[in-house]
Amino acid sequence: MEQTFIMIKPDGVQRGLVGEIIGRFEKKGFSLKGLKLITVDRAFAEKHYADLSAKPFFNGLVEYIVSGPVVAMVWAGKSVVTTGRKIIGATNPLESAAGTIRGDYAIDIGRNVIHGSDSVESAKKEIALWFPEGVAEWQSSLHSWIYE
Ligand code: DAT
Ligand code: MG
Repeated sequence: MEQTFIMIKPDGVQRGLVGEIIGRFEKKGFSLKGLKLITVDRAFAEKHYADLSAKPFFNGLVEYIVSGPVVAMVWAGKSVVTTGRKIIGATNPLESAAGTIRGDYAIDIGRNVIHGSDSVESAKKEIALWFPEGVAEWQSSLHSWIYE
């Protein structure tokens, strides 16, 4: 099954949105494979966002990610990368549809609550970076009620 890396950013943790966000992925039918609360350092955040290192907002983005604990997760399911991005909503919360996480809970692009991998390839890289210890192997007993 496809896997994606989802991270609740420091603002999402501080604002008490962890349960709500996890609930949205659970209720959709996706399976939680890895979960940890972790505060990362600058070098780690820079590695995670390496593709954006030339952007003018890079420094502020890194400062934001290291500013407090984040909830790092791996979720699995059919098309979870693309569907996860739909659940999250557009990068700029003022353009995210209502009903998405960013559309419902954020205003500024630099405080957009949550990260989700943008492709299967980047999901693999991000999962390897955040979960070098590996993730859980299990299948929900509800599998046949979610997939035909
Ligand atoms: P996404 O998080 O939707 O995948 P991204 O990978 O392009 O978006 O950028 C990573 C994060 O960087 C994004 O969640 C918020 C921040 N960011 C992106 N574009 C920005 C901009 N123009 N100004 C300020 N922050 C920005
Ligand atoms: Mg991205």
